[in-house]
Amino acid sequence: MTHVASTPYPWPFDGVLERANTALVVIDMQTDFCGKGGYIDLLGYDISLTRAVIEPIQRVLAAFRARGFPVFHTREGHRPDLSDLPANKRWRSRRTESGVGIGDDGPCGRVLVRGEAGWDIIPELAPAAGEVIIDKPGKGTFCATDFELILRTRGIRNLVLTGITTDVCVHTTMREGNDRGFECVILSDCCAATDVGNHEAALKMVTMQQGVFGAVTDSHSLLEAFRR
Ligand code: C5J
Repeated sequence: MTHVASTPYPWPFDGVLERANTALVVIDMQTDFCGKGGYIDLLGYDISLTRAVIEPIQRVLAAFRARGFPVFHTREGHRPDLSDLPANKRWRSRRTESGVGIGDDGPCGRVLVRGEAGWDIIPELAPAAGEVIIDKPGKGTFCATDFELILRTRGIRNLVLTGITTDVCVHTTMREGNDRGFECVILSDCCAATDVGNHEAALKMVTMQQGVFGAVTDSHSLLEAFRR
Protein backbone atom coordinates (compact mmCIF):
# COMPACT_ATOMS: atom_id res chain seq x y z
CA MET A 1 0.00 0.00 0.00
CA THR A 2 1.28 3.45 -0.88
CA HIS A 3 -0.38 6.62 0.31
CA VAL A 4 0.60 10.22 -0.37
CA ALA A 5 0.25 12.60 2.58
CA SER A 6 -2.60 14.82 1.41
CA THR A 7 -5.68 16.71 2.53
CA PRO A 8 -8.33 15.71 3.58
CA TYR A 9 -7.34 12.02 3.28
CA PRO A 10 -4.23 10.02 2.38
CA TRP A 11 -4.33 9.59 -1.40
CA PRO A 12 -5.26 7.35 -3.17
CA PHE A 13 -8.16 6.19 -1.03
CA ASP A 14 -7.20 2.49 -1.25
CA GLY A 15 -3.41 2.85 -1.30
CA VAL A 16 -3.12 1.26 -4.75
CA LEU A 17 -0.64 3.57 -6.44
CA GLU A 18 1.38 1.94 -9.17
CA ARG A 19 2.72 2.48 -12.67
CA ALA A 20 -0.18 0.54 -14.16
CA ASN A 21 -2.96 2.67 -12.67
CA THR A 22 -1.55 6.16 -12.07
CA ALA A 23 -0.93 8.96 -14.58
CA LEU A 24 0.40 12.49 -14.44
CA VAL A 25 -1.73 15.04 -16.29
CA VAL A 26 -0.03 18.31 -17.27
CA ILE A 27 -2.75 20.74 -18.25
CA ASP A 28 -2.41 23.57 -20.79
CA MET A 29 1.23 24.56 -20.20
CA GLN A 30 1.03 26.52 -23.45
CA THR A 31 2.56 29.86 -24.40
CA ASP A 32 -0.99 31.25 -24.59
CA PHE A 33 -1.36 30.66 -20.85
CA CYS A 34 2.11 31.46 -19.53
CA GLY A 35 4.16 33.16 -22.25
CA LYS A 36 4.84 36.75 -23.25
CA GLY A 37 2.34 37.83 -25.91
CA GLY A 38 0.06 34.84 -25.23
CA TYR A 39 -3.66 34.91 -24.45
CA ILE A 40 -3.33 35.40 -20.68
CA ASP A 41 -0.70 38.13 -21.17
CA LEU A 42 -3.00 39.89 -23.67
CA LEU A 43 -5.80 39.75 -21.10
CA GLY A 44 -3.53 41.79 -18.81
CA TYR A 45 -2.86 39.14 -16.17
CA ASP A 46 0.52 38.60 -14.50
CA ILE A 47 2.16 35.65 -16.22
CA SER A 48 4.73 35.32 -13.43
CA LEU A 49 1.94 33.50 -11.53
CA THR A 50 1.37 30.91 -14.23
CA ARG A 51 5.10 30.60 -14.99
CA ALA A 52 5.90 29.83 -11.35
CA VAL A 53 4.71 26.24 -11.76
CA ILE A 54 7.13 25.35 -14.56
CA GLU A 55 9.99 24.27 -12.28
CA PRO A 56 7.86 22.19 -9.84
CA ILE A 57 6.15 20.45 -12.76
CA GLN A 58 9.55 19.69 -14.29
CA ARG A 59 10.55 17.88 -11.08
CA VAL A 60 7.36 15.81 -10.98
CA LEU A 61 7.58 15.06 -14.69
CA ALA A 62 11.15 13.82 -14.27
CA ALA A 63 10.05 11.49 -11.45
CA PHE A 64 7.17 10.05 -13.47
CA ARG A 65 9.38 9.56 -16.50
CA ALA A 66 12.18 7.96 -14.48
CA ARG A 67 9.75 5.39 -13.05
CA GLY A 68 7.94 4.73 -16.31
CA PHE A 69 4.59 6.12 -15.13
CA PRO A 70 2.28 7.38 -17.91
CA VAL A 71 2.16 11.11 -18.67
CA PHE A 72 -0.57 13.06 -20.46
CA HIS A 73 -0.34 16.63 -21.72
CA THR A 74 -3.28 18.80 -22.77
CA ARG A 75 -3.67 21.82 -25.02
CA GLU A 76 -6.70 24.06 -25.12
CA GLY A 77 -7.30 25.32 -28.65
CA HIS A 78 -9.54 25.47 -31.66
CA ARG A 79 -9.54 24.35 -35.25
CA PRO A 80 -8.19 26.98 -37.67
CA ASP A 81 -11.66 27.36 -39.19
CA LEU A 82 -13.02 28.00 -35.66
CA SER A 83 -15.83 25.52 -36.24
CA ASP A 84 -15.41 24.27 -32.65
CA LEU A 85 -15.33 27.74 -31.07
CA PRO A 86 -18.66 28.68 -29.47
CA ALA A 87 -19.75 32.22 -30.39
CA ASN A 88 -20.10 33.25 -26.75
CA LYS A 89 -16.56 32.06 -25.90
CA ARG A 90 -15.17 34.16 -28.75
CA TRP A 91 -17.31 37.20 -27.93
CA ARG A 92 -16.31 37.18 -24.27
CA SER A 93 -12.61 36.75 -25.09
CA ARG A 94 -12.67 39.91 -27.23
CA ARG A 95 -14.00 42.16 -24.45
CA THR A 96 -10.51 43.44 -23.62
CA GLU A 97 -8.67 46.71 -24.16
CA SER A 98 -6.85 45.31 -27.19
CA GLY A 99 -9.99 43.69 -28.60
CA VAL A 100 -7.83 40.71 -29.59
CA GLY A 101 -9.63 37.52 -28.64
CA ILE A 102 -9.60 33.81 -29.42
CA GLY A 103 -9.07 33.19 -33.13
CA ASP A 104 -7.62 36.66 -33.77
CA ASP A 105 -4.05 37.52 -34.78
CA GLY A 106 -1.80 38.26 -31.81
CA PRO A 107 1.93 38.47 -31.14
CA CYS A 108 2.18 34.64 -30.96
CA GLY A 109 -0.06 33.93 -33.95
CA ARG A 110 -3.81 33.38 -33.86
CA VAL A 111 -4.87 33.16 -30.22
CA LEU A 112 -5.64 29.61 -29.01
CA VAL A 113 -5.73 28.22 -32.53
CA ARG A 114 -4.23 24.79 -33.16
CA GLY A 115 -0.90 24.90 -34.95
CA GLU A 116 -0.05 28.46 -33.92
CA ALA A 117 3.08 29.30 -31.89
CA GLY A 118 1.13 30.52 -28.86
CA TRP A 119 -0.99 27.40 -28.71
CA ASP A 120 1.89 24.98 -28.36
CA ILE A 121 3.29 23.60 -25.12
CA ILE A 122 6.25 25.59 -23.80
CA PRO A 123 9.67 24.06 -24.56
CA GLU A 124 10.51 23.62 -20.84
CA LEU A 125 7.69 21.06 -20.56
CA ALA A 126 7.72 19.63 -24.06
CA PRO A 127 6.10 16.18 -24.27
CA ALA A 128 8.50 13.25 -24.66
CA ALA A 129 8.06 10.55 -27.28
CA GLY A 130 5.20 8.22 -26.32
CA GLU A 131 3.44 10.69 -24.04
CA VAL A 132 -0.18 11.33 -25.01
CA ILE A 133 -1.27 14.84 -25.99
CA ILE A 134 -4.97 15.62 -25.66
CA ASP A 135 -6.25 18.53 -27.75
CA LYS A 136 -9.37 19.94 -26.18
CA PRO A 137 -11.66 22.72 -27.35
CA GLY A 138 -12.95 23.48 -23.86
CA LYS A 139 -11.80 23.77 -20.29
CA GLY A 140 -12.28 20.15 -19.22
CA THR A 141 -10.03 17.43 -20.64
CA PHE A 142 -12.91 14.93 -20.86
CA CYS A 143 -15.19 17.10 -23.02
CA ALA A 144 -15.06 16.35 -26.78
CA THR A 145 -11.80 14.33 -26.52
CA ASP A 146 -10.69 10.68 -26.34
CA PHE A 147 -9.06 11.16 -22.92
CA GLU A 148 -11.46 8.87 -21.06
CA LEU A 149 -11.23 6.18 -23.74
CA ILE A 150 -7.43 6.14 -23.48
CA LEU A 151 -7.47 6.08 -19.67
CA ARG A 152 -9.95 3.19 -19.57
CA THR A 153 -8.10 1.28 -22.29
CA ARG A 154 -4.90 1.52 -20.27
CA GLY A 155 -6.52 0.77 -16.92
CA ILE A 156 -5.58 4.12 -15.43
CA ARG A 157 -7.67 5.11 -12.41
CA ASN A 158 -5.51 7.58 -10.44
CA LEU A 159 -4.93 11.05 -11.90
CA VAL A 160 -2.25 13.44 -10.58
CA LEU A 161 -3.32 16.88 -11.80
CA THR A 162 -0.95 19.77 -12.54
CA GLY A 163 -0.94 22.80 -14.83
CA ILE A 164 -2.85 25.99 -15.43
CA THR A 165 -5.18 27.36 -14.46
CA THR A 166 -6.16 25.92 -11.08
CA ASP A 167 -9.64 27.42 -11.05
CA VAL A 168 -10.52 26.82 -14.70
CA CYS A 169 -9.03 23.97 -16.74
CA VAL A 170 -7.46 22.01 -13.88
CA HIS A 171 -10.57 22.24 -11.73
CA THR A 172 -12.93 21.40 -14.58
CA THR A 173 -10.83 18.35 -15.42
CA MET A 174 -10.77 17.27 -11.78
CA ARG A 175 -14.54 17.60 -11.50
CA GLU A 176 -15.14 15.72 -14.74
CA GLY A 177 -12.72 12.96 -13.72
CA ASN A 178 -14.17 12.66 -10.23
CA ASP A 179 -17.69 12.26 -11.61
CA ARG A 180 -16.44 9.44 -13.83
CA GLY A 181 -14.93 7.56 -10.89
CA PHE A 182 -11.30 8.56 -11.34
CA GLU A 183 -9.33 9.09 -8.13
CA CYS A 184 -7.85 12.58 -8.46
CA VAL A 185 -5.23 14.52 -6.56
CA ILE A 186 -4.19 18.09 -7.33
CA LEU A 187 -0.63 19.32 -6.64
CA SER A 188 -0.92 22.77 -5.06
CA ASP A 189 2.55 23.99 -6.06
CA CYS A 190 2.23 22.64 -9.61
CA CYS A 191 -0.95 24.61 -10.39
CA ALA A 192 -1.59 28.34 -10.62
CA ALA A 193 -4.40 30.72 -11.40
CA THR A 194 -4.41 34.27 -12.75
CA ASP A 195 -5.54 35.32 -9.28
CA VAL A 196 -3.98 34.01 -6.06
CA GLY A 197 -7.29 34.10 -4.18
CA ASN A 198 -8.93 31.97 -6.87
CA HIS A 199 -6.07 29.45 -6.69
CA GLU A 200 -6.48 29.12 -2.94
CA ALA A 201 -10.27 28.94 -3.12
CA ALA A 202 -10.13 26.27 -5.83
CA LEU A 203 -7.84 24.11 -3.68
CA LYS A 204 -10.05 24.59 -0.63
CA MET A 205 -13.13 23.51 -2.60
CA VAL A 206 -11.53 20.13 -3.26
CA THR A 207 -11.14 19.47 0.46
CA MET A 208 -14.78 20.06 1.44
CA GLN A 209 -17.13 17.13 2.22
CA GLN A 210 -14.20 14.79 3.03
CA GLY A 211 -12.71 15.44 -0.41
CA VAL A 212 -15.62 16.22 -2.67
CA PHE A 213 -13.46 16.10 -5.81
CA GLY A 214 -10.48 14.14 -4.45
CA ALA A 215 -7.48 15.36 -2.47
CA VAL A 216 -4.85 18.12 -2.38
CA THR A 217 -1.12 17.58 -1.90
CA ASP A 218 2.11 19.10 -3.24
CA SER A 219 5.07 17.95 -5.29
CA HIS A 220 7.23 17.29 -2.21
CA SER A 221 4.72 14.91 -0.60
CA LEU A 222 4.13 13.12 -3.88
CA LEU A 223 7.85 12.66 -4.52
CA GLU A 224 8.35 11.51 -0.93
CA ALA A 225 5.73 8.78 -1.48
CA PHE A 226 7.51 7.79 -4.70
CA ARG A 227 10.80 7.42 -2.80
CA ARG A 228 9.09 5.09 -0.31
C1 C5J B 1 -8.48 29.29 -19.29
C2 C5J B 1 -7.23 27.32 -18.76
N1 C5J B 1 -8.26 29.86 -18.11
N2 C5J B 1 -6.28 26.54 -19.27
N3 C5J B 1 -7.93 28.11 -19.62
O1 C5J B 1 -9.19 29.87 -20.09
O2 C5J B 1 -7.44 27.37 -17.57
